[in-house]
Amino acid sequence: MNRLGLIERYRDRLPVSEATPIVSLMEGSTPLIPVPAVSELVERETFVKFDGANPTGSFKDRGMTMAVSKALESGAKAVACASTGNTSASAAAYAARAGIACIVVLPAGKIARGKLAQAIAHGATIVPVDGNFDDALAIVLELTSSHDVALVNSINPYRIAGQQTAAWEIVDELEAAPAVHALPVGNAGNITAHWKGYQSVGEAPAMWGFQAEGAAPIVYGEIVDDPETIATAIRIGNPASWDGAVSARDESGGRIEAVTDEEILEAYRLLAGRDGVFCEPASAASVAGIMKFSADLPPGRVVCTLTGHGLKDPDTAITSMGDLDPVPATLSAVLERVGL
Ligand code: AN7
Repeated sequence: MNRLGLIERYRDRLPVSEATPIVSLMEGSTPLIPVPAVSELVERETFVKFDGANPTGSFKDRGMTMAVSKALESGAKAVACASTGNTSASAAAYAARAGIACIVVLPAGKIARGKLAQAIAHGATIVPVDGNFDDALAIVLELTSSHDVALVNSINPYRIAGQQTAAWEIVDELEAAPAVHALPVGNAGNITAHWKGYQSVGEAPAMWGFQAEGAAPIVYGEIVDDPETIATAIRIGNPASWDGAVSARDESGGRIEAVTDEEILEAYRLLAGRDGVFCEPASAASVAGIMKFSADLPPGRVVCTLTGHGLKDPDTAITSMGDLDPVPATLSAVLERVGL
């Protein structure tokens, strides 16, 4: 059996020991997929790191295998997180696997349905609150500091340690870093982790981060009180790893910019419709960003992280791409609809 979970694959570089009970769902080692349609548009050889191929369908599994393993090592009986959806799905799955409880606090009505289904299926205790992600995180920070429950948001350093592995996998596969690595930015843990990962192996791609225009605190340099975007995963107004993102940008000679919901949806449709890769809207912000700023791309390869699978958010796919009005159940009506 060749397949290893990421802790086993990179055990020598991660803060684990023989005493750490490894909780793994065989995460990591996700495909780096060439995307010809995007490459042609931006005039650079472009790949997507499809982290939607992780076991719960998002990059969060990279950090969660570490965070839950370390929580178990420390004797925790429960974990908790605030989430825009994917963290809760991942935490719920790894907690189920570890045999411990999982509490998730979510902004009510703003979680894509696939993610909510996962948290329910894995048996998490789910608490929707009438507030946004930032409100939920403040509650969970207080809850975990006053109770015997381990925090598994990306403020937990083991989450960042695990998420570095994406950068290592890319360097292993391309035998060098790309010139530019682009990714969506919400709470900013992932851009922080990638930069740390690249630096630890002596690589320094320009880190390009993209926020949704209605939720772009790092771009504007101030907290956004009422973040709003179709990309609910990154609907965050006060990122926990704000400083990490700014360091990644400045130390790498990169940039953090805003993309509109329309630009996100255009990249989302292009990826699915032309390159055959279905990601969730937040993930498409990375590709929207390199399309928007393609004139500034340096020579060399580009890698965009696709952080979550398109199936996470079926409603956005159907409402933004579908034409599902029924026709009469006759061949002639079907032929007319398909234009034959
Ligand atoms: C698909 O699940 O914050 O900048 O609570 O689900 O590291 O926060 C999700 C974030 C990008 C942003 N793409 O990553 C959560 C949560 C997808 C995401 C991000 C998220 P960070």
